[in-house]
Amino acid sequence: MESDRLKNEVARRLPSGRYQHVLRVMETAMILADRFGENKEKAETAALLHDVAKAMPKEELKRITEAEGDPAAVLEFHHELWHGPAGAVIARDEFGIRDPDILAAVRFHTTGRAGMSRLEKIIYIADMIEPGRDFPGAGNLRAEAERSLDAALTACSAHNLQYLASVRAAIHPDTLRCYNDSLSLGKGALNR
Ligand code: DGI
Ligand code: FE
Ligand code: FE
Repeated sequence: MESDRLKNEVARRLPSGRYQHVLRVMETAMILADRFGENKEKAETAALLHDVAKAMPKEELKRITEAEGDPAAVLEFHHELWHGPAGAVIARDEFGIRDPDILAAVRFHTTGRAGMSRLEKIIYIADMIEPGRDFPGAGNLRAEAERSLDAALTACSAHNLQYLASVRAAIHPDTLRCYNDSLSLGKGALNR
């Protein structure tokens, strides 16, 4: 789907504030793609679609996720986690996205996972550091993303874990695996 049409279709599904967030994630993801050698069109498409299911009713997200078999058992966790996997189904079935890397970037953008691709890391990080994010520590995450994708992944993941534990939220296994796996990445060459 051509970029303008994709934007219109996404805008139609989201409240305007959320759509503005999506556009900022897109800008940020394209900067990271440039910086770390990822295809910019893939980053644009994945970013535009990452929150495509965010405004859907819980019941609908649950229905879509159940129909796919819910292999990661996201339904056992807070409903905030449901829009990633459901969004990937919408991207595939309603936007005709076939690229498995783009679909994974949408699917895992909230939890992350072990063994993320470069595109998955870019979307996960861009979602946290887009210019509208103003939580304490956001500046540090942006600074990490200036130099290394893997260092930024560890920093973003650690920030999420700390936040989740501070509000006593249950942590999904993929959220934890993302963090552990990012530590081992940091031992090798930068920006792999
Ligand atoms: O959709 P966004 O608001 O742009 O951001 P997001 O999809 O990254 O995160 C949505 C929420 O999901 C955020 O408040 C943090 C939460 N979250 C991420 N990982 C976990 C989690 N919540 C629980 N309970 N467990 C997790 O592992
Ligand atoms: Fe999201
Ligand atoms: Fe988002």
